[in-house]
This record gives sequence, C-alpha cells and structure tokens, in this order.
Amino acid sequence: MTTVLKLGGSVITEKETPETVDEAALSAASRAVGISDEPLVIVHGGGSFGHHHAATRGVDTTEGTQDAADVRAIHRAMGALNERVVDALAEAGVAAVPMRPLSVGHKTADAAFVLPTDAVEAALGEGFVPVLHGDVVAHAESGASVVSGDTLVVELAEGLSVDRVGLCSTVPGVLDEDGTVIDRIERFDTVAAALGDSDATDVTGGMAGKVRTLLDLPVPASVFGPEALEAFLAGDPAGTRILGGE
Ligand code: IP8
Repeated sequence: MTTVLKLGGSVITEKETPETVDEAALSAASRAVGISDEPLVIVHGGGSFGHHHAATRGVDTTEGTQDAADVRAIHRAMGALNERVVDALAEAGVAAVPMRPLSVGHKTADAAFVLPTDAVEAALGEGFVPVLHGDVVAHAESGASVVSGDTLVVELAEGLSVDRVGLCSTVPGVLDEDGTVIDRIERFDTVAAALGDSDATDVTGGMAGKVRTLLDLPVPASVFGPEALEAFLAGDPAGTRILGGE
C-alpha cells in the first residue's frame, strides 16, 4: 500500500520561534515512520522556517514576488528544514531522500500547480522514501509564489499510484465546535461552520483549507495528530477520515 504522508510544519517545528525544529516531535515522528516498511512519500510543511520568511517578505500562495532574493530566502529556509527532516528519518532507518519542488514544479498564470512526478515514482520504485516540502515556485505572470505541502500532496496523490493520504497535524483530527474529533467528512458544507483559521503565522491557510484540499483527492485521506501516526501507518483508524472524490 503506497501512502503519501504529510508531516505538518507545526508538528515538526516550534511554530512561534523562527527556524526552530521541535527535535522531540521530529524524532518521535521519524521513529513512527521507521516502523513502517510500506512504500511512502513524505511531504513536510513550512512551520517556522518557510512561513516565517514568506510572511516577512509578503509572499504567499497568491501573492508572488519578482525578487530573486525572496525566492532564495524562502527556498533556503525550506532546504534547511528538509535536511533536518531527512536526517531524522535516516537516523530512524528510513531510506529518505530529498526531492525539492522549486527545481521541477511551477504554477501557470491561473495559479494551477504543475508537478511532474516521474522522478518521485522512479525513486519510490527503487525503494527510496522521497521527502518533499512546501516551497516557493515560479508562477507565470506573478514571479514566484508559495506552494503549500497540501497542494503537493494532492499532485502526488493524483500523479502517482497512491492508495491513501495522511496529514499529521498538531490536532487529533478535524474538530467540531465542541472540540470533538469528527470521524468522517464527505462534504465541506457539513463542516464549514466548525472550521476556523490557524492561529500562528500560516500563509497557506488553516484546517478549512486542508479539508477542502483533501476532499478533492481521488483516494481516502486522514487527518490525525502525532500520537496516531504509528496507528495510521499500520492501517488502523486515526483521527478524521476524509472521503471526497473517491
Ligand atoms: O506549511 C508552506 O507549506 P505548508 C511552505 O505545507 C512555505 O503550507 C514555503 C511557506
């Protein structure tokens, strides 16, 4: 069973302190991933690395920049985080290899993100675990703008032969107004009222955006907290299951 797993930036970094990894959380997540021997593609978010630089420079998923220094700063920060994630996974025995979106992905003038997945597929086929990340990419007529890890997850789920998607977030699932985990979501309008915005700097949107994105997937998705990562990878129930366009 091939899985695309996103490790949220808020899970693996100290989101309020620029460029700070949450070492304990990253090694715990890496150990959980290390237990699984199924084919896996990992995507991680920006946390206090990418989001900090993107926000400082006024760049987000729609607002691009023509300044190459902005692109370098955001991409460099994401590279630093990617290296830490790959190293932590390697330490846990995972055959992790970095694969970076700026070099291969782009956005069209109508903001559609295009990601050729051949190289990821080839790496998977050789038993590697590709580790991608939210990034800044060339955006036709807008310079360069942010692509979120969630968007990468969608492109990977559509471009590769994938069976399921998991989003490991800081919350134990998608929560309703009372803070209870919603077991299953099939339509956005049934949960719209319950979903608010992320409270730390996050230029790509909070849980509402994630749910909308996951509803577009051709395969089942789950949103769960770090404590359920091992269960998710083992195929056990974890957090909220999102069944949109299956
Ligand atoms: O944290 C955003 O990725 P996300 C990456 O998955 C950058 O939304 C560069 C801010």
